[in-house]
Order: sequence, then structure tokens, then C-alpha cells
Amino acid sequence: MQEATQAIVIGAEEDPTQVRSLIVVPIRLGKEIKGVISAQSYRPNAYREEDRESLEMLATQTAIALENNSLFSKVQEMAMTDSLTNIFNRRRFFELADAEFERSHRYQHPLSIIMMDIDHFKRVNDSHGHAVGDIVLKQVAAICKSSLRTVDIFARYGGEEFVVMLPETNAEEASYTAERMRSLVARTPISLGDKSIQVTLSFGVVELDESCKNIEELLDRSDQALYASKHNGRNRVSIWQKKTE
Ligand code: GH3
Ligand code: MG
Ligand code: MG
Repeated sequence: MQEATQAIVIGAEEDPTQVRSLIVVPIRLGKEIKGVISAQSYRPNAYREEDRESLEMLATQTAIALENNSLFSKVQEMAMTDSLTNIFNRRRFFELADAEFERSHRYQHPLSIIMMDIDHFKRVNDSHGHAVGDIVLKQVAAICKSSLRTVDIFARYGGEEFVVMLPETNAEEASYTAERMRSLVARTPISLGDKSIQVTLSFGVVELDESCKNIEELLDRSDQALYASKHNGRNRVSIWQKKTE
């Protein structure tokens, strides 16, 4: 049996807490070293070849566990985000928004929704192609995100439709946010290399009130306000109003 290299003692020889043997093995993931596992002993020449093998086996298992963990996080993130725009997908929106709705509803805190849809997006696809349409979707999402707070829940709701839930925000404040996004998108040309195009968005804003029982109803109201913006000429913000019976 081959003996491991002798320990070199650094420090006072008589110190009983002096480490006299040390074994270190790398935790390798492919070509990368993610860390090390080490063992120490107060005894000189405590480790042998089989100890190194055991530690290497442990390092391999640790590397696999680390890899699985990072893959799991990646899969989890993929399940939450829209791959084109990198914002939350519809499923994740409902998970987060449901909880926020319940909280605001119970404690009667202000809560608003902004629903938005790109105007005449079909024309963008028809005139420039689907790939350009995808670039526009990405850019629009990035521009809008830059106008929002980190607490706002921003998601791709459907094809060219986006939604924002704004906690602790009333309709007036939400309409300012929507207006900021509207004007920013309308005046930001989207570069396509040799040319650039401009798009506009229509917005529908609604604030939670006591007559609104669930999130579906709130979203439906934001959709009605969005429809009013489309109906009245697009590239505008409309706030949902309770119709007088
Ligand atoms: P409006 O102003 O009334 O909203 O008109 P519009 O043309 O935007 O509305 P419409 O709903 O008729 O068209 C939406 C288009 O969005 C149709 C669809 O092909 C396109 N679309 C949906 N998802 C994607 C996508 O992921 N990428 C691209 N490039 N286009 C998409
Ligand atoms: Mg549209
Ligand atoms: Mg649409």
C-alpha cells in the first residue's frame, strides 16, 4: 500500500492542536474547480492512499449534488420566465398576483393593474417578419420594465399583451406609470440594424375596490379599460370606471 506524502509541520512542534496531516481534494465540475474538501489531523502521517480515494469519491458526489442543484435552479427559473422577453410568464404572474390580491383585499390596501397591448402588432409581423416582431416584443418589455419598481409584478400575459400588478398603488398613480411607459415606448425607436421602427401601446388601468371579488374580475376590468383605449384610437391610457346602473 502506498503511503501518502508526509506532513510538513508548520509552527510549534509541541503544540497538541497543531495540524500534522492535511489532505485536500478538489471538487471538479468538468474543467472547473468548484471548491475543495479537506481533512486535517493532529497525528502525523494520518492519511493513506485509501483516505485520498474516499475523499475523492466524496468530492465527486458533492460535485454531482452541486450540479443537480444548479440545474434545478435553472429549471425553476425557466418555469417562471418567458424565454423571449425574460420577464415573468403568465403562470408565475398568477402565482405572485394571487397572493398580492389576497393581501390587499383582506387589509384593504390599494392595488392596481395595468394591462397593455402593442398596437397593430400584426402589421409589424406582416411588414418586417416574425423575427423582427420578436425583437420588438423584447425591446418593449425591456423599456416598460425600466419604468417599473422592483415590487411591481410585470409579466407577458399573452402574445403581445403585458400585465403589471402594482401593490400599494391607486389608479391615479398607476395611470402615471402607464403614461410614463406609453410615452417612453412611443418615442423610443427600436433599432433593426440598418433601419428602425416605432410602435405604440394601449393601456387599461384599474384599481381594486370593494365590489371586486377576485383577481379574474380585476383583470377583466383592466381589459375593458384597455379595450376603451383601443376603441378611442390606441396609444393611450384609460382608467376603468364603474358604469352607473
Ligand atoms: P391591435 O392594435 O388591435 O392590438 O392590433 P394587433 O394587430 O396588435 O392585434 P392582433 O391581436 O390582431 O395581432 C396580434 C399579433 O401578435 C398576431 C400574432 O401573430 C402576433 N404575435 C403573438 N405572439 C407573437 C410572438 O411571440 N412573436 C411575434 N413575432 N408575433 C406574435
Ligand atoms: Mg395588439
Ligand atoms: Mg393582443
